[in-house]
Amino acid sequence: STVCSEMADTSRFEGNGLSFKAKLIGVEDVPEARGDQMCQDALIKLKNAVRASGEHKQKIFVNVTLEGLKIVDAISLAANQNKKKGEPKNSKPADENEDAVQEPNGAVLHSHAVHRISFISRDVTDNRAFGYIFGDSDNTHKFFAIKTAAAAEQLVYTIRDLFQAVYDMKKKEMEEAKE
Ligand code: I3P
Repeated sequence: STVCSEMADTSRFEGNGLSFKAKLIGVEDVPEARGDQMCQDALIKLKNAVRASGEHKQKIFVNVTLEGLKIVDAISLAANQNKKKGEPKNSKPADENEDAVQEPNGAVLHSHAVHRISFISRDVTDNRAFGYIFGDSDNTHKFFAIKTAAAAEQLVYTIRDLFQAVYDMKKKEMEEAKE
């Protein structure tokens, strides 16, 4: 039917889904469930806080599946990579080595179901940054600011595709229930 041919492809979100290398800029309570300016302000505030602290941002993977988004801790596998190449590339510790192979180590720091994500916002000042708003069960809203290793739009478009896929699945379920 036409409905089926228009449906988004869900297969890439099944199983382990897709993982994007990134860093967590920070998390901030926001008053509303949506708003571009509010998100931009929160992003700038969080970036300034990172700069002021002088700390490195936490390395993560953003995992995208039909369940939603998971922020997964990243572990450095520099030792393994160096072993393969025969000699260490540099003497930095593994988690300071930008060339280190990063892999999700399984520690899920945050898990956000699709239906609780109310807004996604790109950073107009930085093509490698974006954020989204997660609505908690107690009616609070949290803004998660993320710096991606590659262009943020890849992840932003993937999340939008996921939302479309989940919406299509729900719609199909409801239509089938009516029959
Ligand atoms: C940045 C610097 C930051 C790093 C940032 C780099 O390079 O190394 O420390 O952030 O990574 O771009 P530069 O000094 O040349 O501007 P973290 O320490 O938080 O990892 P990013 O681009 O992934 O934010």
